[in-house]
Amino acid sequence: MKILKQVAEYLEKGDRERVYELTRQAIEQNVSARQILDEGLIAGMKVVGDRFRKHEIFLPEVLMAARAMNAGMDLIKPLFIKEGVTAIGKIVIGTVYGDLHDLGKNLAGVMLKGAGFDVIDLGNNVPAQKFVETAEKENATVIGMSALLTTTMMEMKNVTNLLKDKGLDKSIKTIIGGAPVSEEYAKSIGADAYAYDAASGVELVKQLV
Ligand code: B1M
Repeated sequence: MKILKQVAEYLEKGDRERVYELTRQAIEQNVSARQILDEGLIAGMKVVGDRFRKHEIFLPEVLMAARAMNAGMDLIKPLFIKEGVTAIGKIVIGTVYGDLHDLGKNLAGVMLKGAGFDVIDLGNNVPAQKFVETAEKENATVIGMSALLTTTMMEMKNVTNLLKDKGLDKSIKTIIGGAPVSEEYAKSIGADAYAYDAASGVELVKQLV
């Protein structure tokens, strides 16, 4: 769809205003939030990631693309979050310590809220203790972690270890997501589930609670 191609193109250019405006127009044209996300925002960010890896663009451009993505996400968020849904479980989410990437985590948060979960979002750069303390204090039954760096994914293990040490690993389940992690990695650190994307994350969390 032409408008979604444009969303992706302007996201690649880091043009926040245009991404916002085009997303608004797409919503007006009744394009679904899922399609805007997958074929517009995420498609554009994938190109940005590839160019960054090949050193064709640098951090400032990536940051501008991230801001443009947030502008579009702000508009589609309400479409994912149904109002007045009774909470079907409480989950604490965050990006692990040392990691500032939060777009995927935010997306997971939006979709979980949309599915009726009570979501406590600790933000990014979250130490293991903070995840566990908050889940305990808030009586949450799931901790959801995101990591985008190979240098920070091992922080997830600190959380699963801490839960084990405190004897909480049966009552508080863990789910992990993010580009460098996998099903095998989840198993290796004793996490209860691995989500390839935010939508499958919701289904898995439903099973965990
Ligand atoms: Co960075 N960065 N970055 N970056 N960045 C990556 C991750 C990288 C792969 C780029 C590359 O080289 N191609 C690379 C990591 C390499 C590695 O570790 N092997 C990298 C690097 C190196 C860095 C810095 C170290 C660069 C530097 O400073 N020299 C630095 C680190 C800063 C830090 O965290 N300490 C850095 C900084 C940044 C910005 C701040 C500029 C910006 C982040 C802005 C922000 O998040 N607010 C940024 C961005 C945008 C990226 C790329 C281009 C895009 C990531 C993204 O947001 N994608 C990324 C390249 C890439 O991933 N292809 C890259 C869109 C997002 C929706 O996808 O987060 O994967 P993602 O989420 C997916 C799934 O993974 C899953 O669902 C989502 C889809 O539905 N998911 C979950 C994720 N979390 C989940 C949690 C769940 C469930 C599902 O439940 C809890």
